[in-house]
Amino acid sequence: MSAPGAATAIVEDRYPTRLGHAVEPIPRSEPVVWGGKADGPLPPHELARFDELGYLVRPGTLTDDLIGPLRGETDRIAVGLEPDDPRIIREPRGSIRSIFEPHLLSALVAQVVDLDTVLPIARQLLGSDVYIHQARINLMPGFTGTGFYWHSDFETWHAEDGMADIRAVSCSIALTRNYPYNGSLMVIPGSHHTFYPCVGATPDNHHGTSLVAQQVGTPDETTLCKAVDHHGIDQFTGSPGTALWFDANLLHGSGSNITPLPRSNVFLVFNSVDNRLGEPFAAPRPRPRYLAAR
Ligand code: 6CS
Ligand code: FE
Repeated sequence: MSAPGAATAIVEDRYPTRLGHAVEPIPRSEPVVWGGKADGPLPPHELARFDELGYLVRPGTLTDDLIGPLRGETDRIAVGLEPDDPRIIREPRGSIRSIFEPHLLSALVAQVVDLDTVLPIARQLLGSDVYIHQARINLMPGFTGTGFYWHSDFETWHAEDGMADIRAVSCSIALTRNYPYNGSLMVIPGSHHTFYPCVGATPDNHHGTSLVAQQVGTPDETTLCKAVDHHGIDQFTGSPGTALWFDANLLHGSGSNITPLPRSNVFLVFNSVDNRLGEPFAAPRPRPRYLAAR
């Protein structure tokens, strides 16, 4: 037994998930917006909107001079990597679905992180300095693109990466136009105020399959019915260069893309430096650094 006051690394788990039985939804205990008006470029009404809905759409985040070159960046990055580099995630038919750590592989993507339309917003929303928890370029081809089933990113980052608090934000910047019909992201506005525990243990090496089709860490259908009855669904549409900022705990997903119109985006996840990762809360071992920086 350790003496009183001894340093024991027991971190309270306020968000139990991936157990063998269902757990009732848990009200979120952290704020959504941590910074104020004086802490960055977002005006109070945008901060209030993000707080309420869990997302914010910001057109003009990228200028045209960056959008064109960024569209070709995945191919350029892939040329410099071994074909079986684990940072490249492929569709079953071989086309690239995601490339992870693009900000460390491409000076152009690193430049995006540092833009005045990006970094100061992350700092303002999280009310602290921030670091990149995960970054990727996502590609969804026309005709054959497949989506992601409903999930909260925080649920995965908590269970598999040891992220204790909901104090991270994602910035997904469109490189192509998002229509309602080409597999664009759907969100359940307001769902970020509740943590929805998911049933089922994390398989070993879950990321080997979850990044193509996530099956563990998704809420059950009854839970999703209730959430959508209550909150509805919003869909992200917008021109290239538009950013969708969304809370780490917002439920979201996407359908498949049978249109000829491909989609791609740069996806950056910022975490507060006050919310660094610990041991996974519900997985056998931590995921690799290219999925969850430490
Ligand atoms: O694994 C991740 O970090 C992200 N990818 C998926 C498919 N679900 C959770 C999270 O969005
Ligand atoms: Fe996600």
